[in-house]
This record gives sequence, structure tokens and C-alpha cells, in this order.
Amino acid sequence: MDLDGKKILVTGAAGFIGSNLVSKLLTYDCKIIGLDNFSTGRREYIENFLKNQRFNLIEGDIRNFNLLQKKFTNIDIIFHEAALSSVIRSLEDPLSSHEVNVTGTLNLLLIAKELNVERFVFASSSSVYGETKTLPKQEDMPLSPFSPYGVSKLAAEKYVYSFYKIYGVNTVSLRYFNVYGPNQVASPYSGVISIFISRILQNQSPIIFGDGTQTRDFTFVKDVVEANLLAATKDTAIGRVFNIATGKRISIIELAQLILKLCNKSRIKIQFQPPRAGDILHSLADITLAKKFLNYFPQFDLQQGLKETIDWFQSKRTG
Ligand code: UD2
Repeated sequence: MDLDGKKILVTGAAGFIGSNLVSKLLTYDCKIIGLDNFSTGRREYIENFLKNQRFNLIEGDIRNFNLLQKKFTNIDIIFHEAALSSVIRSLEDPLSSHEVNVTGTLNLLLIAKELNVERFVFASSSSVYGETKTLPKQEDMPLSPFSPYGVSKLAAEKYVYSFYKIYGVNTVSLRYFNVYGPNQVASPYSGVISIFISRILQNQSPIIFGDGTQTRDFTFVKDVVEANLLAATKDTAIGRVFNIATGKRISIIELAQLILKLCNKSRIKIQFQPPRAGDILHSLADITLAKKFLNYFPQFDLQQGLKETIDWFQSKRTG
């Protein structure tokens, strides 16, 4: 399948991953509808897209089924990136995480079925695994998430699979592992890399929850975008679930030291606070399936990705 000539819906188009995806999609000859309710998305991320005739914005909420049904009549591909991400947010407000991540996804699946779309790509998460007995995490391992966020992503993923099996919707689920990069703003709910970079550039200590020995497989957003394009175009992807990661991990303490070094701020001391509730200890992906069925080969190692991300934060500060 080719993206050229397609009508594409991107939910969460003004969000971190959605905006990076739209930016890439605009290099193809396709029409894009961006849907966002701007609860966490940012208008500044889509300002440039709005100048392009091939991009249209619909402001709205994925929880509002009537709106979705009214606005969307003819769509070929849906990239469903809209979500209330963050484990922390889900601990504070599990109901909203459920409504957006589960009911919102079910609404979009119903639209996908009604419109008979060619492909539905779902942004799932490594959090569906919870703590596994062994590493790396493989797609067919038992899933036992314990944060409400992980549970909501797993429930949504199961709906996605159900719509593939029962109604024949051509779905693909991508389990993103700790995505970072440009357009991820630092907030209490954002990924650790954005928080560390933002603090360090303001000469503040990075704060580690726990002893810092917990590990993560950090994935650069441009690799995630590429995985989405492959998921939308490769027929071998249909009905499957894939880990999208690098297959390498780093501890949070090593991560803090690396960012301090790359920012030339190694003199800043790291601070420690008690471990965060809902946190798992280790996360590392096996990406064999994605390599085999998607032809997904990550292009950015952590150093490269961090440099691009730090540059983006710096340009934001000076711009
Ligand atoms: C989870 C998912 C990830 C994605 C994300 C969405 C796992 C393994 N990962 O990310 O795939 O879906 O949720 O939000 O389930 N930390 C600090 N200091 C800080 C901030 C974080 O030490 O200032 C620690 C935190 O305690 C954790 C690690 O850094 O051990 C990563 O935290 P995170 O919030 O970036 O991401 P995580 O793993 O909860």
C-alpha cells in the first residue's frame, strides 16, 4: 500500500507523537485530517501545518462519538495517537485515563468499521507488560500491567484486536517503549528525558525517583514515526502487535549522567527522591517481530536522539 493519494486521519495531531507524524506525512502526496482537543496538544505545533492545503484541523474530543460520526465520512487510514499518556496522571485520575484511552479508542474503532478504512494503526504502550519475569519483553509474553495507564492501553489493544478478528478491520498495534524527542514538553506527566533536559538547561538538578538502577528502552520519536508509516503500508503487519523500541536499555542514573555530559553541565548534582508508585523496574524490548514483519530498523541511538532533543530544547529557549 502507498500513502500517496490517501485520506488520513491522525488523532492527537497537536500532541508530541501526532505532530511529529503529521510533519512526516506532509512530505507525501496525501490529505491529512488532524483531530485534537488541545487538552495536552499545543496549537504552536500545528501552526505550520495549517498553512498547508493538504492539512485540515478538526477540534474535538475522541470521547464524543456523535462528533466523530458527523465529521468523518471518507477516510482511508487512521493513525490513533490521541491518549492521556502518563502513568502518574492515571494514578491521579484513572477514570479520565479510561475514558480517553479505552472509550476513545472504541469510538474510533467503530468509525473505522463504519467507514471501512484500509488501515487502523493504534499507539499502544510498553506499559501493557507490567513487570515481566524475564527480559527482553516479547509480544507473546503474559501481560500484567498494574498502573491504570497500562491497564487502559491493554484494554484498548484488546478492543483493537477484537475489531480485527470480529469485523475484519485491518488493525496494527504498536507498543511504544518510552518515546522521547522534539515536541515532548517537560511537565510532571511527560517522559523523564524531557524533564531532565529542561531542568538541566535551567541549571536545576535532575531528580531521580528511587536509586536510579531502574532501566528503560528509550525510543526516538522519528523511529516511532517510521514504524507508523510501515504499519500503515505493509500488509504483513495486519492483525499484529509489535514492540517499537531500540532493543537497548539504560539505567535512569546513567541517563541523567549522559544528559548532564551532553549539556556540558556535569557539575550539577543529581538528587534522589523515594520511588514512584506504579513504576516498574526494568523495561527492554525484543524487536525481532517488528524487524521481520514491518522491516523496522531503528535509525537513532540514544546519543543521537538526545542531541537532537537537547538542540530542540535549546532552540525553544533562544527562540
Ligand atoms: C511509561 C511506559 C512508556 C510510555 C509512558 C507514557 C513503561 C516501562 N513505560 O513510561 O512506554 O507509555 O509510560 O507516559 O511502562 N523518573 C525519574 N525522575 C523524573 C521522571 C521520571 O527518576 O523526573 C523515572 C521514573 O520513576 C521511571 C523512569 O524515570 O522509573 C521513566 O519514567 P517516565 O515517566 O519517563 O516513563 P515510564 O517508564 O513511566
